[in-house]
Amino acid sequence: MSPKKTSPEITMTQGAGGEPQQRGGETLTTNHGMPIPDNQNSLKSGKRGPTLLEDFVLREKIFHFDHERIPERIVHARGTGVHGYFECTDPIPELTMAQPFREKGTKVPVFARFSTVAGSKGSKDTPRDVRGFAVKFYTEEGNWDLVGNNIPVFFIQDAMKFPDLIHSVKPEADRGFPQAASAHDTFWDFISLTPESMNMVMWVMSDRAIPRSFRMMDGFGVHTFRFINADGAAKFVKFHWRSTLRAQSTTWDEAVKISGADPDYQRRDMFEAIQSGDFPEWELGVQVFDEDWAAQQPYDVLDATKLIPEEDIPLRIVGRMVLDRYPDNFFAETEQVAFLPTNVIPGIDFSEDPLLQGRLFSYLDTQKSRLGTTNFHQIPVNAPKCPMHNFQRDGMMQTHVHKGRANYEPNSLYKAEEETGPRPAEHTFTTHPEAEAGPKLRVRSESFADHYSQARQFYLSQTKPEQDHIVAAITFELSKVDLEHVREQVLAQLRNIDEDMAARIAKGLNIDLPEAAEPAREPVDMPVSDALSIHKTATTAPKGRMIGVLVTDGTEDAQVDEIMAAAEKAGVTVKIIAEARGGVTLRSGEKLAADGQLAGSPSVLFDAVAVLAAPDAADHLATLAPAKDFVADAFAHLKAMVVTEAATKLLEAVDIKPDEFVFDAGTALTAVVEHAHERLWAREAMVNPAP
Ligand code: HDE
Repeated sequence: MSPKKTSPEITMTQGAGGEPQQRGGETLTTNHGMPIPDNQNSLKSGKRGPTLLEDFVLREKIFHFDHERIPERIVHARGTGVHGYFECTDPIPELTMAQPFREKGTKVPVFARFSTVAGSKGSKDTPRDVRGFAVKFYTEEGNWDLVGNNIPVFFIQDAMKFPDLIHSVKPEADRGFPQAASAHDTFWDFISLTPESMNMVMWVMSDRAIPRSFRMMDGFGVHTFRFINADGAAKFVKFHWRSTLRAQSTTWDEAVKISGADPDYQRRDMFEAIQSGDFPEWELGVQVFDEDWAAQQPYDVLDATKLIPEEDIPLRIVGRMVLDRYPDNFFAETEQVAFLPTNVIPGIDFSEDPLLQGRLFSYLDTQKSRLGTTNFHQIPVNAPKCPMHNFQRDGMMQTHVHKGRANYEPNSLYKAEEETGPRPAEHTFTTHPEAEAGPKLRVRSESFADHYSQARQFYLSQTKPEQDHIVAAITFELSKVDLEHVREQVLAQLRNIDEDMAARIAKGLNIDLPEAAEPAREPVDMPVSDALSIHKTATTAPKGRMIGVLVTDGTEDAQVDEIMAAAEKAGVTVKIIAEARGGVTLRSGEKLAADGQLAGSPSVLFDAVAVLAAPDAADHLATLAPAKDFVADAFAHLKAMVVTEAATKLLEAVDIKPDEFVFDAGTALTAVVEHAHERLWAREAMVNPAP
């Protein structure tokens, strides 16, 4: 029997002065604490209205709703944030007095936010784009924000060019599209006229820009910073986050299809991993070097378009970050978190990198515009977890009730008023006394003039499939560029990186190669760096991956159980997929609930797939379009597949000729788990050859 519905008449009577409305055991009140009599009906003149202006309860509710949105971030608008902690595993007090690195075992709470750059807040998770990797450390000596990316270099060398770069990649000014895409005229126009972007262009056109998961990407502080130890001695440092699941990417076709199947793919992945207790983890590595070493390199360490090859300075792992708690409220925490490169702590200082120097202004400024007040540091996610005290006062949304008369310093009133007077800190922030000399000039240093050597080093350090992906990506992007002269300008730049790559792209576009652009400085040959390749540094274990198991009525119980057991042992997640969400009846007669409906759970959402079709169900399955796509895509995306004998009908329906990565469920059932982290690159030449 269905529960009796509340009659509108009864509610109306309440509106005229009934019992206060309850919600989860708490009384609903206005923002000012007055118990609300009726949260369903506005106050009307007569039963059928009109509504009275007097209805302050309605007005407050609508007024608040009308103002719920705040401006989205001008870049990195779309992202997801997670709480966790940093733990020091190898202290380095000789290098820095920074609190997180002073003692082994020190734990510092963190909040990390991962983002795309170009798309707006409501765009998709899987465009080709750089990913933001921002971490706020709530240390005992203040908040330290390491606001980095998943790519260790940047497009430009000087902050002066940032607005132009971003204007060019965002939707075009007149038409308001394309959203979350660099494949359009204005971006490539800017890039082709900005040779310093070439190293970053190689990275962005590589698989780094289509990561499989936020959990499977590395992070980089990008700029050179300074470590300062307790004696005031300074060294340069670069920061690296290394995922313990190792970096992994999707294929481009997969990324495109995921965008449709699940625009929230990466945030959902993060959310589900944390919910299931599979906490994402990264090692924090540092590359530390001094000015003398820096002076000997063929690039300038203050130039953010350059990296320091790990073969030259290996990472020293000093700690790990574990993310273990999803925010309670997306808006309050993830949307309102304000990262500031100016948030540094004693022991960490900036370098003179002109890009970093510009960021030191921009972030503070943008938070005022986004969060509306200079007091944004009082929002819980932004507030330091250590004591804070100063004489900055008032302003919009001030929530501290400062006591006493003295709102200036120095003052001698605190003695009388029992206020806390200024107390010397054990460690204070010290600016490295770099000897600045020379006239004021609007110039770019000569040492920033080589734009191609590291781009070439990156390209040549990739495996053949990775190089193919770069060629295919640039060919794809330039095919979306309508202006012929822009395509030519880009190719003219690319010739300085690698002639063969440029020729392949020209062939893919079916246009002639133009003259090479005149380099500002002749590039030098740099040795191949294996650390630059995802494939060469890939994981050897399937941990953290997800497999999709397609079942039908009559699927053998034992097969499902065996895959489940192997997956659990390997730290792999299993999703059961069936034609209907209600699930199937297994061979034994047991019911098996599905995690997803076949039509809504395409194989692009999984790292590997099993098709455990029962003989009686195979003919029907082979007629279903989503089932055909399920296997056709898994095959085209080079994934491991396990199929029952009956399911070979489905493979035949889409003309798949099984190769060594298509396993027989009768003999190699758990191969789907063992190979979940791998792709059969050799298959790519058959299914999707690059130009
Ligand atoms: Fe940012 N960047 N950026 N950026 N950036 C912002 O600050 C800016 C740069 C990065 O999850 C904005 O709070 C300038 C490099 C991340 O909330 C803004 C320049 C790197 C995030 C801004 C750069 C980054 C931002 C927009 C060139 C990697 C997201 C909203 C001088 C090292 C943080 C905001 C989050 C966000 C300015 C270049 C990383 C406008 C002017 C290089 C991860 O202030």
